[in-house]
Amino acid sequence: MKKISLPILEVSLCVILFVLGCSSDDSNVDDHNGDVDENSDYTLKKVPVASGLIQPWGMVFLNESELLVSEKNGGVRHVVLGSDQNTEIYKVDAAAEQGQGGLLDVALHPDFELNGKVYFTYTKENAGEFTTALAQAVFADKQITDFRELFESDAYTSSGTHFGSRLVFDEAGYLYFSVGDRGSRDDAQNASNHIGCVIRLHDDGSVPADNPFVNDPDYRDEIWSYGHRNIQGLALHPETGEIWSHEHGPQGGDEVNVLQKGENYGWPEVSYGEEYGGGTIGDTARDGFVDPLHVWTPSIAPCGMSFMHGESYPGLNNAIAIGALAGQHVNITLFSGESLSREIRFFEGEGRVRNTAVSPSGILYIADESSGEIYRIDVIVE
Ligand SMILES: [Ca+2]
Repeated sequence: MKKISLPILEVSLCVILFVLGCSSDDSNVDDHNGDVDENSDYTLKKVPVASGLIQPWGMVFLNESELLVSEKNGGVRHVVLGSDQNTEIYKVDAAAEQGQGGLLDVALHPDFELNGKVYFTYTKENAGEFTTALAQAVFADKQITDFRELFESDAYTSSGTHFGSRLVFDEAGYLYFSVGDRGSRDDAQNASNHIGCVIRLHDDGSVPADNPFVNDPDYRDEIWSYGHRNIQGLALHPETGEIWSHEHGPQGGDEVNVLQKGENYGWPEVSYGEEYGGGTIGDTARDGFVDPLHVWTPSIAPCGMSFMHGESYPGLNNAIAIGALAGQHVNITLFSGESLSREIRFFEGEGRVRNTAVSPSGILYIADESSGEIYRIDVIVE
């Protein structure tokens, strides 16, 4: 346990406003651009509220001041923000820390207040191969108990890359989680396996009867959407109830998507990215494949995604707040419907931001995996 260093770090940066449409060569993407609000300039500052975390990956609010944080090494921490209370309360022994894999995301059941159920995604090993799995446990009295695997995807490969994974519930209580392409990208186009897909399940791990492929003997019943490269952001839109995602492109071509039942998101047949070192990958758009809402080229390597809500950040209600690993910033992107209206980058070059989370009252927090710290994001009123 480490004490929080106070006073507040003087790390405030001015907002950098990107007028999109000037920065992209993809006409198909520029079509999504909208108006830019030029009256949005204000300054944000990072306030450290927890430290001593080891590669924090997932984080979820228990209430306005307490978090559960998953660490890549399998640790589950109970963190009281702004205090020195930062306790490892559980170790997920089933999580295999391998390459990009380990303990990944954490989420609360929609009826958590009643049943205490929490969910985890993690990398699982079997005979030298690895896949992404889902587990359920119970959190009560600052303890995790009853940890049990609910579902194991069949995305086993020997690769240590592209496990996903994020986990979110929709308004109806269905659970969605992502499985990356596992370094076997052509399999992302094959829905007879779980490679490169989003899985939709009931809270007990069973398959909903209205999943898109339950009547198709060739496709896996658990799949909701496929053709994804590596989704590390999933979030429930607070107004529309849609599940939004983002995914890593290879060299360029990171995407924001809205997940639709049974749809194919293209990878690697359709992509705005290119091969590492150069060379096109398929087409940028094609009939039968869903076009992304937004594309980042060059890649920012997005990780974690939360919808902003409330009045704490003027002009940013319903924006998505995303961490950038390679991009090393906090990316706040606002859409008007499904049209991009603006993108703001904060804290550029200040560390690999692994995750974002918005508190029940609407305050944004970020987890920096480089420093093992969580920061609250405050507005400086000028
Ligand atoms: Ca795509």
